[in-house]
Amino acid sequence: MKGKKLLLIMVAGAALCACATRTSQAVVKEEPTLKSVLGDKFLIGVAMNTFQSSGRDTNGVNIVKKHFNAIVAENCMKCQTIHPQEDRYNFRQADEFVKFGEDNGLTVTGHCLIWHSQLAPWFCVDKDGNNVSPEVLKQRMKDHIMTVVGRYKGRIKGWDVVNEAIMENGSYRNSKFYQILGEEFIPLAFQYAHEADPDAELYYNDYNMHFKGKRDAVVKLVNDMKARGLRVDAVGMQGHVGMNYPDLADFEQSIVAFASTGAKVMITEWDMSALPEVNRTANIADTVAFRKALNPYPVSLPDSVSEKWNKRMAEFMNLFVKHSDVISRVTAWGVSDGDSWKNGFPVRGRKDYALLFDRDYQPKPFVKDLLEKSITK
Ligand code: 9MR
Repeated sequence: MKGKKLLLIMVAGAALCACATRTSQAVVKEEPTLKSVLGDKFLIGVAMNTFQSSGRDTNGVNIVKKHFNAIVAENCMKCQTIHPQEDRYNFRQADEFVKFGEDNGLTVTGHCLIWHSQLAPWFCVDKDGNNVSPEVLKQRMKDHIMTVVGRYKGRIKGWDVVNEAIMENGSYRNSKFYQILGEEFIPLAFQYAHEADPDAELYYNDYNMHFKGKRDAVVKLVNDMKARGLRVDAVGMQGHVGMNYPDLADFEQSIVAFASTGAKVMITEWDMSALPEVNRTANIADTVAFRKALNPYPVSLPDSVSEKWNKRMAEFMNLFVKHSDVISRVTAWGVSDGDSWKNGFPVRGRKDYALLFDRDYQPKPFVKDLLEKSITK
């Protein structure tokens, strides 16, 4: 009898223990992160500067590791940095960046192969500064792309092959590439990139993609390249947006239009300036007032502006989620506000608040909402 009682007590105890463990497992939920909340919708990425990819900015690195599952190099793979002279490449920072991605299991994007800006000065001209012939430029593009893409073959998921080649009205940018090779420089770049790494995804990337002229021209460009059998995996909409532009409806129309080509859409450089657009025709006689107008929030962002900024960022995020069947990646153009190029453009030295994390590395309210909502779901 005594033995039976003891057995009963032991069984009940074990059951209680099991129950308690289950309860505590249910309560101790993992802290939500951007990648845990959005990971089933699209990759959530971030541009890294070299202070971060070298590990020196430990606060920034912690955010990258915790919240993001994809990275892109903000600057270190651009032509002027990686290939400063015809016979000299500089891979140190790019190697470090790619290794950071691998070490942390992140999807790595290369940015960017052919771009009129930050182009090494030698690339399109001869010793006397005259444009090189089409044959020479083709060979230089091929060498550059084969060398850079080839070096990271199998380690980089995809490349921004051509950046910013189309204007808002749909015409081609009058870059040296266009002057020397005409429209053909774009398909050629895609062809070389594919030869260099047949498994790499290839993207066309541009800003102000909500303009109808640019939208139509990019759709045509992608359709034409695909019809020629070239690989185009995605259209990158940079997404440098502002408080008053673009209309979400225009932006959405472009997402749908680009997806109609069969390519995916990526939001590749997302940020939103919280500052008013610069009106250089303002009353510059009053220098102090003008300076204040250019840099209106040098200490912190007023609550009313912050609320508007967060609401609009949430609207964009909702739009991306709505189209997550065609959007394969959303990437913020920098980790925290202090890192953003917007602090230097279009006016040097002003203080902007453009990114998902503030200068103290804290998530902005719309990010917090996103994370908290996932707990109450
Ligand atoms: O954020 C980048 C900034 O640090 C550089 O000074 C600038 C010039 O290389 O480029 C910025 O990034 C650009 C990106 O490479 C292409 N799209 C526009 C981005 C903002 O200018």
